[in-house]
Parts: sequence; C-alpha cells; structure tokens
Amino acid sequence: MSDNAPPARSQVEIIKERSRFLRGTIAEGLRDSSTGALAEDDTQLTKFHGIYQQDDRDLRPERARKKLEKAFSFMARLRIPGGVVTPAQWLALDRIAGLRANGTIRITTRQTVQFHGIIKSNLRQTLQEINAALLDTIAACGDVNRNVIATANPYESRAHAEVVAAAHAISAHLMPRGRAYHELWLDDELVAGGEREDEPIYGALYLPRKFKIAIAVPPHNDVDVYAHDIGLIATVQHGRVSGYNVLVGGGMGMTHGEPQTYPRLAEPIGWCRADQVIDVCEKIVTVQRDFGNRADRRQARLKYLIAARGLDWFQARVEERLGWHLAPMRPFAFVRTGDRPGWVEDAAGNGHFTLFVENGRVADRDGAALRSGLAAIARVHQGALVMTTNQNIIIAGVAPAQRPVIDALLAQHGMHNPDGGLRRNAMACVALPTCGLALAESERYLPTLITRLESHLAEVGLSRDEIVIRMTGCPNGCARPYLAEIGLVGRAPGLYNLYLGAAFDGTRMNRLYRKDLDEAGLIATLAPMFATYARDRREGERFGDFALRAGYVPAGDDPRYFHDPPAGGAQG
Ligand code: SRM
Ligand code: SF4
Repeated sequence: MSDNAPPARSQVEIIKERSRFLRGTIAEGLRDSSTGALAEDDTQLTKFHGIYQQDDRDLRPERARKKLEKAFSFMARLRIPGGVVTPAQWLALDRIAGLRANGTIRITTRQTVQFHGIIKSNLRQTLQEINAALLDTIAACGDVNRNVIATANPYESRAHAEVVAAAHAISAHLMPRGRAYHELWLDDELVAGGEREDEPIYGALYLPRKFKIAIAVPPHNDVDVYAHDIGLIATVQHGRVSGYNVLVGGGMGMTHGEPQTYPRLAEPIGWCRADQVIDVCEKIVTVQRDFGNRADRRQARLKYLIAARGLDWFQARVEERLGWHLAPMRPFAFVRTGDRPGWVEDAAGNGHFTLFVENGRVADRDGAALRSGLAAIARVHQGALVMTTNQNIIIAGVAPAQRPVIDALLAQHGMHNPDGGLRRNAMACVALPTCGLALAESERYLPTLITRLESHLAEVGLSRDEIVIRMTGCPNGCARPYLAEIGLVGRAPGLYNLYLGAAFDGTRMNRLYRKDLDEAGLIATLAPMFATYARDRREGERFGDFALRAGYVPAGDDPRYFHDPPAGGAQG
C-alpha cells in the first residue's frame, strides 16, 4: 500500500457508508416474498433498527436435506433504558409474543426484551405494535450506543429513580437522529433522496463498533459496571445523585484462538457532576468515533483503543473535547453483583418482588406458567415492571393491600423463586437454536447442569450458598461469564472452558482453569472443589476468592484487571 492510500476499512464500514443513513435496500427486501431473508448487506443495517436476521439452527439439517432455504426469522430487541415498563406495556409485549413471535419474551442481560422467530412478513407490523405501546427498537443493536442499563428498580430510593432518569437522558441524547427507522417501519414519509440528513454525534459511518453504557448505584453492582465501554458509578449525597465516577474501556468479547482479543475490565478516569454526565458520555463516544479501529472489527471496541493508546492519552482526548478536567474519583464500595430474589420493602412500605426468571425466558412451560402469570399480574398491578440486568423481573411498587393479590397470582401460576444459591445466581446466554454464533448450548442446557451440581452442593451443605455461575455458548461473553465465580464458555457441542476466581462483587475477572470439559468433566472437577470449599473456607469467604487462595487459578499481580496476556495464549 502506498503512503497515500486510504486506510483499510472493514466491509461493514463500506456497507454503512453506502446505506444512505441505514436504509440500504431494506424496503425492497421486505417486499420480496420469494425468500424469508433480506439481502446480506441489509442484515448489517437492520441491526441499527434493533433487528437481527437469524435461522432456526435445529432445523438446518432437515432443511438442507430437503434443499429448502434456511428457516429464516428475525429477532427484535427493544430499547428500554433502565428496564422499566408499565403493566399496559407489558401486556402489549405479551400480545406481540403470542401473535408475532415464538410465544416467548426473552429478558436479556441488558435489561430489555427480545422477541425471537418473527417472520419477515410480520416484521413491520411487529415494530408498529411495539411503537404503539410507546416502546421502540431504535439502536438496540448496531454500531451505536445501545440500551443504557442502570441498577434495577427506580422505586428503591430517590437516587435509584434519578439514575433511571439519567439512563433515559443518555440514551435519548446518543440516539441516531436519522429518519430511516420511521420511514422503513412506521410508514413515515420518505425522505430518501429528499432532504439532507445528518447525524450530529455519529456522522454517516456511525461508530466503529457497538457501544455500551451502564450505571451502578453502590453498594449494588447488579449491572456489572466494569464490563461496559462506559461504566458510571453514582455517588449519592443526602439521598440525591451528586455525580458519577467514570470508568472506560470494559468489554467481555473474545475469540477462541485469537489471543489479541480478550475480555477487559473498565478503568477509572475520574468523577463528574450529575449535570455533566451526558456531555462526558458524548465526548467519550466521539473519541471512539474518531480514533477507534475501522479496519478490523475484532479490534474495534473502545477497550482496544485504550489498550493501544493508553488510558492517559484517552483521558486527555476526552478532556480536550470537554474543555475541563474530570475531578478525582470519589470513594465507593460494592458488596455484590446479581439480583436479590423475593420481596423487599421501601421506606414508604411498598413492596417490590424480584421474580427469578430462569435464563430470562418468559414462557409457559414445565408446570410454571410464567408468561400467563406475568400477564395476569400486569392486569391488576398498579406499579411498574422492571427488567434486571440479570435476566429477572421486578414487580415494583406494590402497595401493602395489593401484596396478597400478587402473592396469590404468583402461587397460582407456579412462579416460585428457587432456594438454591447457585441457581439464583445463574445466567446463560441465548445460544442455540437462534444465535448464529453459538458453538454450544447455553440457555437450554445450564438448568440441567445446575440440577446435577446442586446434588453435590447439597452433599456438602452448600445448597443455599450464593455462588455466581454463568454460561455462554461461545466466547463473545453475552452473559458476562468472565465475571462469574464459575464461568463456562462453549467451545464445541457439549464442551466448555471452565473459568474460576472472579469476585462476587463483580470487580475482578476469572481465569481459565480447564479447557474442553464435557458434563462429566465439569462435575468431576467442580464437585471436589465444592467439598474442599465447604471444609476449608474462611468465615464469609466467597467461592471466587477461595479459588484464588486454594491456588486453582493464579492470583497474579493485579487480578482486578487481569486478562490472559497474548503471550500466554491461555484463552484459547
Ligand atoms: Fe451479545 C452478539 C445475544 C448481551 C457480547 N449477542 C450477539 C448476538 C446478536 C449474535 C449475533 O451477533 O448474531 C446474540 C443474539 C442471540 C439470540 O438469538 O438472541 C446476542 N447479547 C445477547 C443477549 C440476548 C444475551 C442474553 O442471553 O441476554 C444480550 C442482549 C443484550 C441487550 O439487550 O442488548 C447480550 N452481548 C451481551 C453482553 C453483556 C452486556 O453487554 O452486558 C456482551 C458482553 C459485553 C460486551 O459487549 O463486551 C455481549 N454479543 C456480544 C458480542 C461480542 C462483542 C465483542 O466485543 O467482541 C457479540 C458478537 C459481535 O458483536 O460480533 C454478540
Ligand atoms: Fe450467541 Fe455467543 Fe452471545 Fe451466546 S455468547 S448469545 S452463543 S453470541
């Protein structure tokens, strides 16, 4: 390449550039009834509208045998900052799940919901129904800022309500401004070829890669604040949010066999006042927009920019754009990640019930009619429903008189929170059959594995002990497995890499312990560890901390920011 040659760009950059602000040929593709799919380039663009083209991988062999095209359908992901919906909105989601999707609602690890199995001819109708419920799917996926997540339950305190409001404000500020979404899905007037469009924050190429923001209210780290491009930790004074500690450069994704990709925890750059936080987020986004890697998508997340240029360089660029310096970090402490299933009561005496939803799948099956039950609750409930970042849901703001009604509906529909400390702290990503990137089962398998592990935990008296376990069907990290005390990452059908040693409060990642374990191997490895832990643990010692002290995985120099270095190749 000559010195004057333009820098290399990935194919997705070229698709974005030619897309006329995310239109591509989606409209034509929707009209084409000869296939259940869209044009390949357009499938990159629909992500910005919250839509993924998928196919049912269970059906692939049969369809191939019959020489049929894949069983294409679409996944739609909503943008719900802070995860709060009204009961009426929940009922609209429930109706859409039954009429347009596969009969389930999937609560995600980013506090929103997904519908799976929408066929192409139903897509526009589905999006219109979502919008009619005053919800949308704009920028839920794609190279833009995604759903902004926040410590669940705005009803818990005034500060909690303020961070959910901040999540909404940041999300709105960083939303793409183009009209393509409205035009394609909601019957707006066509502007293509007409008035000039502009994306004041993103520009025509949007960001080099996806971008994520999370807000935590200590001492609860339910959002895994270190796992995101921007992590904001609220500081609270006299019950109000005074400002935010700002972390940058977190991310979970990696690729097996590519040691230059790795999960990384976000690092602190300073504190800002609450009224400055939108500006800070915007400037961080624009530095990534201007300097992020647009040639290699595997190196395009903010974490790699910061790793390459250094945190000081990055902070200086952000402060240049702000025109002022961030203040020193303020003290904070986390005690746990995850959710706290069951009732809690606020100062006003209202109740909030966190319902455990196994791997986020709201469905009617196996004796627990979760979908019908939540719909029945939504019909009588007067507060809100709040999705958590751990795939659960909170029935929030229940007046004392209403509590027996909710309790009765929970019981009637078989909706019981599990007792087991491992299951209560478990998450699995979607994986098969809809995720095109899955190498192994996850959502469909983790419950069975947990049942088997539970019998070993019971033998040594650990049934109720909280241990965080997370599984993903590939190394992309959608259930944040590298922050789990037991992390299981799919390598191939039935085979998982086992990671140990993360902190219970989500401030330290785990490390690879063993590769390619099948179920027998996982149980044979973990059962004796549980026994040793039950026997040798110190007062209050968590399983993740014990794994380091027992030497299952090395503690290293600074485990807080540890990831396997490229030279070690231990990741895979
Ligand atoms: Fe994810 C891609 C599901 C949270 C890292 N993720 C995907 C796709 C869309 C597969 C694809 O690209 O074709 C999956 C769709 C599966 C399906 O059938 O529904 C998928 N991710 C999910 C969800 C639904 C998992 C879940 O069980 O809840 C989560 C939806 C969140 C949301 O509502 O927006 C989900 N994904 C995450 C998280 C966790 C988080 O953000 O807190 C991560 C790790 C954090 C991060 O981004 O670093 C995550 N997903 C990825 C990656 C790897 C990104 C990277 O930097 O390497 C991919 C693949 C990619 O982008 O190329 C991916
Ligand atoms: Fe799919 Fe991998 Fe994400 Fe699981 S971790 S949903 S298998 S991309």
